[in-house]
Amino acid sequence: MVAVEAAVEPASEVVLTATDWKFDQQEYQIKAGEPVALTLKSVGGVHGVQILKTKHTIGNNESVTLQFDKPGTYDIICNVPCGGGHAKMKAKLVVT
Ligand SMILES: [Cu+2]
Repeated sequence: MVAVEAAVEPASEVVLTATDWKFDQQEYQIKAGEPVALTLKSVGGVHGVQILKTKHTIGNNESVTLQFDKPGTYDIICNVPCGGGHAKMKAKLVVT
């Protein structure tokens, strides 16, 4: 299992801000071995996040606390059909 949902207070928070049709950063960095709250904040349109190669998703304007066990890079996509630029809504989650 690469990441688990942690039922503890997160050590930090990373906010992914989404608009039509992009995330505010191409890359979001978090640390392995500590619980991080990943928050999806949509400021334009309705979006969702799927972290590929894991089972984890983040709902629109929701937060999920995850702990990754080791470093790696994961592709992030929008999982809500949000319109014309939907397929371009991609970013990376870099676990160091
Ligand atoms: Cu979308």
